[in-house]
Amino acid sequence: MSSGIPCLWMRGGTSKGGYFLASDLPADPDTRDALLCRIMGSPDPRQIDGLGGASPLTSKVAIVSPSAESGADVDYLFLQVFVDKAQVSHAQTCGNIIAGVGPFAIERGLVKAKVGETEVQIRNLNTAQIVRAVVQTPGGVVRYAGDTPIDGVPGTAAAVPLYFSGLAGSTCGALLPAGPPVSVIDGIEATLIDNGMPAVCLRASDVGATGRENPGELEANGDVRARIEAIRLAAGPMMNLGDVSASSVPKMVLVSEPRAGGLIATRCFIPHRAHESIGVLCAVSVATACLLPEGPASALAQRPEGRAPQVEIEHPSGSLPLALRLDDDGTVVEAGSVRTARKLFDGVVFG
Ligand code: NQM
Repeated sequence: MSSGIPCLWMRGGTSKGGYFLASDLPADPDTRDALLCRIMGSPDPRQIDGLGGASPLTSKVAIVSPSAESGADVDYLFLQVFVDKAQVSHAQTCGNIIAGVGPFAIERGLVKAKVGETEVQIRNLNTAQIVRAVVQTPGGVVRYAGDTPIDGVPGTAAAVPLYFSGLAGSTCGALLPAGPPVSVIDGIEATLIDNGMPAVCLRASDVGATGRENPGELEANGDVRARIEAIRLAAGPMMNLGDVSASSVPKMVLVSEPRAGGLIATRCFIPHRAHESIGVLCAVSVATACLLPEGPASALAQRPEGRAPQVEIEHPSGSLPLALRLDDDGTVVEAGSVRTARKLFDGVVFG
């Protein structure tokens, strides 16, 4: 029996997963992915034989290593371990799991903590962006406890501010890979956008939803799901993503008018399960769609004034705040998001 693989289990934002040093995992991607499936217990809707939590939001992996890139402290590869398929994908990143990467890098000695707070520059290998994370390190030790709440997570924890830039076209090669801000697919207007996460924004009412449903109600609505999936399959090639039938992107976002003072209200499919809240980078893509001159999100948004607006993206568990910075054209060029992370378990896992 193997002596196990060092692993730190952590909540990052509203997601949860295993954080590994790249040097502790097999170098061959196929061998590594088979091991990660065994660790999570995939394929199995319950993931009963592994550590995964039977949801895409709790079946995630961060692989971290020292970075050779100037200006970056560590490299971060995000892997989505599918729950009910023996499949591991690097086609997307995750702005929630990133919240744990800075603390993990400090815990494992890849970054030396300062006294007070420590900035960690993270190169995201999925998208080639640099993300800046600020980790609270009083006395040179990571502090997880704090008084910052985030919607979708009970209680409070130490804030981990994250700053994202250089997002446009991170996966699709262009902010608007289809060209215009509005495409019509199956007779429905959609904005196909990638400002950190490939996303398709549709009016909830155009696919037979209200945009007020909870995730369970949405997942139970076979008609809505079928219409959304047909649009997603058509959008994939238009977004330079090719055949997306087995891919976790693009995410599908039903938008409706905000009801709690936010920029827009959202219900996301990621892409087949309905999100309990919204992904960070998906929220940035949606916020960017809201600021376009036209499109479903733009038409419904309560648009902010100024070049550095603070906006809230409403979702089923509350809202996700973003601090945006816009360029002269009004495009989002930087987004800040406060997340939290919690160290849950540090030990060895058996594959
Ligand atoms: O969009 C879920 C999450 C995510 C992704 C998903 C994310 C992001 O909430 O940045 O964080 O869309 O698969 O963790």
